[in-house]
Parts: sequence; structure tokens; C-alpha cells
Amino acid sequence: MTLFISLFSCSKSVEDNCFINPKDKINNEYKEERPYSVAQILKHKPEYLEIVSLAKYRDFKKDSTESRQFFRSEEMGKAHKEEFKIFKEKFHDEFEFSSRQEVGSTTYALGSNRLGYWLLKIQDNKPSAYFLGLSFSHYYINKIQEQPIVKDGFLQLEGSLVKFIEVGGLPVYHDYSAIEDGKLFKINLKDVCRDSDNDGYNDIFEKSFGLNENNKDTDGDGVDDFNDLNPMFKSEKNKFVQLYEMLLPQYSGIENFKNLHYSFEVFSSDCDYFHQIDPSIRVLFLPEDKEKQSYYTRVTDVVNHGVSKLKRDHKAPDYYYIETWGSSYSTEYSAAFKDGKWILTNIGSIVI
Ligand SMILES: [Ca+2]
Ligand SMILES: [Ca+2]
Ligand SMILES: [Ca+2]
Repeated sequence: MTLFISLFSCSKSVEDNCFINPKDKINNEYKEERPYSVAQILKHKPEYLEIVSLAKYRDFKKDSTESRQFFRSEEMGKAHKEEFKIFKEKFHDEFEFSSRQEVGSTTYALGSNRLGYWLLKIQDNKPSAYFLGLSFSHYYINKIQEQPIVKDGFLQLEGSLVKFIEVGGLPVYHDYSAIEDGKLFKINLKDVCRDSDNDGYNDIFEKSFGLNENNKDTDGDGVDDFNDLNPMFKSEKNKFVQLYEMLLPQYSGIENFKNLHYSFEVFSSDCDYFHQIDPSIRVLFLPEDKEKQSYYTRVTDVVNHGVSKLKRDHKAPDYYYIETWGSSYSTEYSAAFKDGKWILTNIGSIVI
């Protein structure tokens, strides 16, 4: 009996996960999360990260203002473009690049994208990217590194512990402020580069985003994680899956997302139909319940788009409502399923 109850309470049904129950209380209340203190950041820091306090350092203010000026100057912009040309080619413009360094025949650089910071490596003409798992909500890495970033078998990055501050106005945007300057973030290169299942994504990346670091093919669909556009869940064909596929963000000018191994659209959803999409962009899913997410995704804002649960029209069968949102818009659709096809009608948009 006990077993029955626990099974029952653990697995919510597709109905619960994908459809809005009119009896559900919808909680749209905006909760401002308090920034972490230094003590909290240190308490939760990744176990592979060593933080050293520096006596002499380039402080946060200097780095953030100077690097801003640096990238605005045309001449510097050109020089930067030239310096990182090989990285842009190999990584298809998937990152912002900084701090290039040669070690023997290997070339390193730092990369950052919407998911976070990466160590980039080009060796024998072959590019690899290793996720660092350092949340940009807590760790600021100096854009101008005055010391070599790879030394004595360690990745060594100067930076600060920071917090986000909200800047008012519409849209509300975030800025940083340093809460403790002058830090050296040290990670053993072995820990950075460890890829236990040898699928092309390092363990830190897989653990941070809920992939299986001990299995090349997390969802068992025969396509390894590195080449799977939806690596977490097996795709299925179903009318609701088809609807979710239609509502994915569209990108123009990108020829083939298959070559972009480090650019993901991250969604927070428990809906099986959403999970089962066969997308043309790379996707990852986070559990809606923050407690079930990895520490990294709990504290790092990596979700830029969303597609809501479905709402039935109780008067008309095969008629639904669904909402999509991005950082500056939300759109509500009515969706009617007729003769094997969805007819989507925009019934209201809000642009911020
Ligand atoms: Ca791996
Ligand atoms: Ca894997
Ligand atoms: Ca797979």
C-alpha cells in the first residue's frame, strides 16, 4: 500500500503536466529573489573550484569599464576580430571570445554564451568547448586577463564575486555589482576537460543541465548527446507534440543548427508533449520545480523563452489556448485542430 501511494504521488500524469486545470490556482506573483551573500556563494561553490584571494588585482570596476571602452573602439574591435578569427571559424560564432593563449601546439580561449562560461581549445585543428559551471549570477570573470589563463595544469581566471542588481524601467534589466573583488578562480584542467562518456560534452556541462554524464545517449534514441537536437527526451509524433513544435522560437539566417553544438534554447517544462518535440534548434528542458533542478540552473537565468501548458476550451472539442513568451513579449494563441492540422490564431500580444 505504501508503495502504491508513493508511486502515485511521484508521477504526475500527462494531463496534469500539460493541461491547465481550471481549478488550479495560477500563481503569477513575481518573486524577487534575494541575491546570494559571499558566504552563500562559497557554501555552494562547485567542489572542483578553488577560490584564492589576491593581494594585487585588476578590480571589477576597472575591468568592466575598460573592457566596455575597448570593444567600442573600432581599432580594437578589428584587432580582436583578427585575434579570434580561428575561434569564430571553428565555433561558428557561438561564443564571445576573450583571453587567447597558446600552450605548445594548443590554442586556448575563454568563451561565453547564454548558458555561461566555457574554456575553448583548438588542438590539431579540432575544436573542443568545456563548460565551467560558474554561474554568471555569482562569478564575474575579467574580460581582460593580465596573466595566462592556463598555467601549471590549471585554468586560472581572475575575477570577482558579484550579484545582480535590477535596474528599474521597462524592460527591467540586470546589471552587476561586485560583492568581493580580487579573486582567482582555479580549476584543474583534468576536471574541466573530463568527459566520462566521451560524447563531446564535458561532465560539468552534462551535470549542470541534467544530461547523463555516464551515457553517450541520455534518452536512448540512438543519437548521441552531442548530435541530438533534443538530447534529453525521445521524440514522438502526436498532435500536441506537433503544436509545441510550431510554437518554438524561430531563427532566421542560421543554416544548420546541427553544427551549433553549444547553442541551446532552454525551457522549463514538465509537459511530456513538449519534451517529445523533434526540434530544428537544440533544446534542453529543466523541471518546473526549482528543487528538482541542478544548482547551476537554479541560480542562473538560462531560460529566455517559454511555451505554456494547454488550456482546453470546454465548449469546443479540439480547441485550445496556449501562450508563448520571450524576454520582451508574450503572445496568446487559440489553436484549433482540424483535419489533422493546427490552425493557430494570435489572439493577443504584449510587447514590453
Ligand atoms: Ca560527456
Ligand atoms: Ca552524455
Ligand atoms: Ca539521444
